[in-house]
Amino acid sequence: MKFSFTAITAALVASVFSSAHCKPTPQMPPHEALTAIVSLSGPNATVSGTVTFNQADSSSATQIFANLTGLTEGKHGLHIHQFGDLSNGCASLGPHYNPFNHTHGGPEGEQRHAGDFGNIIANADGTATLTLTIDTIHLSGPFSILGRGIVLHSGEDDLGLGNSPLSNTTGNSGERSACGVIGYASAA
Ligand SMILES: *[C@@H]1O[C@H](CO)[C@@H](O)[C@H](O)[C@H]1NC(C)=O
Ligand SMILES: *[C@@H]1O[C@H](CO)[C@@H](O)[C@H](O)[C@H]1NC(C)=O
Ligand SMILES: *[C@@H]1O[C@H](CO)[C@@H](O)[C@H](O)[C@H]1NC(C)=O
Ligand SMILES: *[C@@H]1O[C@H](CO)[C@@H](O)[C@H](O)[C@H]1NC(C)=O
Ligand SMILES: [Cu+2]
Repeated sequence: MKFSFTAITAALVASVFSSAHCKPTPQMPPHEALTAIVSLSGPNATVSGTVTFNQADSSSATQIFANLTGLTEGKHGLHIHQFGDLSNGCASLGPHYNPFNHTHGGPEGEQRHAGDFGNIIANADGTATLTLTIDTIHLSGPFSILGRGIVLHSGEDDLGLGNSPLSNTTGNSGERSACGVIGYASAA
């Protein structure tokens, strides 16, 4: 009796340990609609605005809406960067957020970083909006973008198709004109 109790306990302990060691890849925790926002500012003091993110549930693509002012007319690269660290301004946001070690691309590129939004195009009056729906942007789970950075660049993103040695990492889109850290927003 005592022996079999011990044997059962040992078997249970073993099964708990082995399942703990063979955990499947974590699934996205299910969630209701989530909303996130980032306000962009400096070092180019003329640039300001917001980027908002809406994900209806954990299995939906995320809708992105950028609304900026104070830009020079034309195309500007816009990306999610790896860190949410503004201690050294936009520089400490680090490189592009790239959880799958891809090369840089446009929003529809075969190879692209998770937060490659391509270009936002400013009118002559400096205003610019961009609407995108992207299924690699998550607002929860291991690949959540909450707490990461957004950078607006001074120049055009070549979408990884240029000849510059920077094409495959940054799209050669120039200086960091404005940036911010993505945080939770109150649901609209
Ligand atoms: C964009 O932002 C400006 C303020 O800078 C605001 O007046 C305008 O309504 C916004 N546009 C949209 C579509 O939200
Ligand atoms: C990422 O990909 C590059 C090639 O594009 C490769 O040289 C590098 O070793 C990879 N890094 C990791 C951590 O897989
Ligand atoms: C900052 O904005 C001004 C006015 O739009 C522009 O002339 C200048 O080139 C910008 N600089 C950078 C680094 O984006
Ligand atoms: C970018 O990478 C692709 C393949 O990943 C390569 O064909 C291309 O030559 C690279 N571009 C540059 C400018 O290095
Ligand atoms: Cu960038």
